Amino acid sequence: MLKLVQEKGARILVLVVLVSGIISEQISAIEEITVRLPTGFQVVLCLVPEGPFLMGREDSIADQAPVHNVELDGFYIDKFEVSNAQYAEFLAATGYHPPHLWHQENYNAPEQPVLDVNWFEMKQFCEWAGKRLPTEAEWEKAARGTDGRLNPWGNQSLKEDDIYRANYNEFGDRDADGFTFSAPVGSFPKGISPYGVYDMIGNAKEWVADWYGADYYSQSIEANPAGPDNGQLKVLRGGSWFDFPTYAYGSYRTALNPDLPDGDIGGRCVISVATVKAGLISVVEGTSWGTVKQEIIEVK
Ligand SMILES: [Ca+2]
Ligand SMILES: [Ca+2]
Repeated sequence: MLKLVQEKGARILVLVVLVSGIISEQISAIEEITVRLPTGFQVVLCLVPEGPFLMGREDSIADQAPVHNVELDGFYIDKFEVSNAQYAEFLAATGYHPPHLWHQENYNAPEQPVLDVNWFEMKQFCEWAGKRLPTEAEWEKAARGTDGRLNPWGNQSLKEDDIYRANYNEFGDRDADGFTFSAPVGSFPKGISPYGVYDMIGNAKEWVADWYGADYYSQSIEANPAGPDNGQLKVLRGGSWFDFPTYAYGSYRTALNPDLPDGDIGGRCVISVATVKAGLISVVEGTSWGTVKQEIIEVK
């Protein structure tokens, strides 16, 4: 059943999609809110409830160990990577310079993720939108849930038989998953996290707030860790459309100078539950199963 919700003054319409059977069971625990950018553009976020989760991985690269228990306050995270459509609102409102890839046709469709942004630009975007960059711990919980699973969907790999769960690079065969470059955000419903978040693996590699510390997991504080106090590099998570599976799984960490953009780097934003409860952001009434993807937006 489709129910059309039209918000006065809103620039897009959000469909509330009630689906049946297996899919409805899968998403029944997912809680979402819809907020507006300052320009009115609506964006959906998924709730990651407060509580503990298992962060890190023992049997991988040293900077991912040890597995340790982390307690986080509740937050909402963008259901999708920041799209070019969203970023265009930011550019128009602020006069910021567009990224270098902005005019390249393989990357600049409205529903593709914004790419080639440095850490400062993504941080500025999130703050303009009334949100903030996720901490590395928030990003990892949103991607892997509470049970230490390897990837958002479980422990299976990116590809199983003919099912692809992310947009990545199958060891040189970039288009095996259907996309040679970046994919429209939300193109891999079989790759969603336990909280309903899309594309945490692959597509755009995502900036998070923290400085990179190779040994930070061995000394991380248990409640709401925010990374080392200072550093040279900012953390990137999730791998990208350009990355081999070696660099695209739930606990993989990498980092880059925050001044440097790259053609496979974008991000997404979060809002603390406390910020929403304090009424500090414009929340559209009601929970919806909306999306910024144009193809499921329908005007009657
Ligand atoms: Ca691909
Ligand atoms: Ca991603």
